[in-house]
Amino acid sequence: MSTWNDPAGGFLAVSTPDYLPRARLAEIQLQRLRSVVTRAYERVDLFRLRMEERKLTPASIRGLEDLQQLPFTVKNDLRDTYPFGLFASPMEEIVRLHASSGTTGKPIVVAYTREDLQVWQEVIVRTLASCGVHRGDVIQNAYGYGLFTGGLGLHYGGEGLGATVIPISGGNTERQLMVMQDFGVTVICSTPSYFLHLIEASQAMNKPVGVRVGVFGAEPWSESMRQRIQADTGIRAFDIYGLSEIIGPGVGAECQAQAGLHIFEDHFLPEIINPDTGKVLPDGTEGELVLTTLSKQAMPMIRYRTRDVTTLVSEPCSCGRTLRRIRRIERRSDDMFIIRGVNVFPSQVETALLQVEGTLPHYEIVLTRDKGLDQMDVRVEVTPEVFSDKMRSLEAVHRKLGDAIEHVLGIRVSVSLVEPRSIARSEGKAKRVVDKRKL
Ligand code: DLL
Repeated sequence: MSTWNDPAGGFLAVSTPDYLPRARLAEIQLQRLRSVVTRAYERVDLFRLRMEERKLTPASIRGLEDLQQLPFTVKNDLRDTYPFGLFASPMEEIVRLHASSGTTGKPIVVAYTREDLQVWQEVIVRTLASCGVHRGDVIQNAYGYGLFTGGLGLHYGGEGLGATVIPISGGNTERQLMVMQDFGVTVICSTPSYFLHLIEASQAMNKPVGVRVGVFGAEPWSESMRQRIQADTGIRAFDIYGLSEIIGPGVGAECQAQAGLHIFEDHFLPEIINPDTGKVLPDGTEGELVLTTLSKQAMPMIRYRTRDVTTLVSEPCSCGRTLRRIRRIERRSDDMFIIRGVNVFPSQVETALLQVEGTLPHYEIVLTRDKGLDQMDVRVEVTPEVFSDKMRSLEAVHRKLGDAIEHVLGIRVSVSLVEPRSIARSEGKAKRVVDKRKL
């Protein structure tokens, strides 16, 4: 990383692998792929057994296209081998553990060697640089510190870049706003839903959110939400992507073009598959993102099925990076629910809500079952102005929301307007769907 610094001591993004010619990148990828497959085969029972079933050995990987012969890895593999079964390094070489609990079942545990932490720091430095963060910036890191990868991941990357990092973690909104003003914060890192909460509190306390850049990720958010955030606060809001199983944050990030997230392909090899058949789809087609780690030592992942739905974009980007991009991830193949035979993603509801003036993008979807029939109620907060206004405007907003959702989903669902601040705020990832049908 030291070679990326310019003589004046700053970070020189153009000297990173972000700008490598594609042919050179492919050479690095193949060399790393062969080495990671060998490591997984030799050190992890599950990978070796699955390869043997298919009569494959590490020598079967002759070109990058041979990746397609390898078996997938899924989240349940991590659960089944809980806690340490997929580790490829002895415990003496593992210097950090993180865990992610997800919404159901046992947590999954992920491990890092010292070299893995260096790679992680490197990709976060590149992430932040891509979002326009630099030395001299003061970063308020409101991602949760602890087992979650967001806090410590962004932390060391921010320090690696040479910026000033405030490790405030999530929560305690009043203190967040005080620090933001008093410490001259220029960059905020948090989930987009928590940032909305900060904006709202800052308006109530009459303390403007005076930052320049927002580095948002860890949960789906829509383009309309970005527009709303940028218009309300004057900051530039960037999307960053990652998952614990692969490294944490730092898998991909938007650049100044804000037109998709560049994947750090020298460390993570992306594929898009049809989630039903497992077949690899060409660039430009929507499907499930599958990632292979190219340099992870403690826990290599071969063809990990992320369940995140996106499209790989191979057209050149105006920023000059040669790395392919993914479109913003608005949904997971497993957060879909079916109501009256219609497939629904929470992001579709969010898009509809953001089309209507007078609502705040705080919402939750409640699913219930009444006499065997599924019911969906979208609970939406309205702005204090609308709420304190005459009944007429409430009714108008109510009708517009019903229409907007019907337009997007094709079915009429119930909408409840609720008082400002009555839906629980999250300090981390927002929970949008409350499914009471199984209770
Ligand atoms: O959320 C890592 C992270 C931390 C990413 C901070 C960005 C910023 P997990 O807790 O393992 O890791 O959750 C990973 O979150 O598979 C996606 O479904 C979702 N996700 C992460 N980033 C985005 C994003 C971290 N930018 C899971 N847009 C992933 C949409 C995202 N979904």
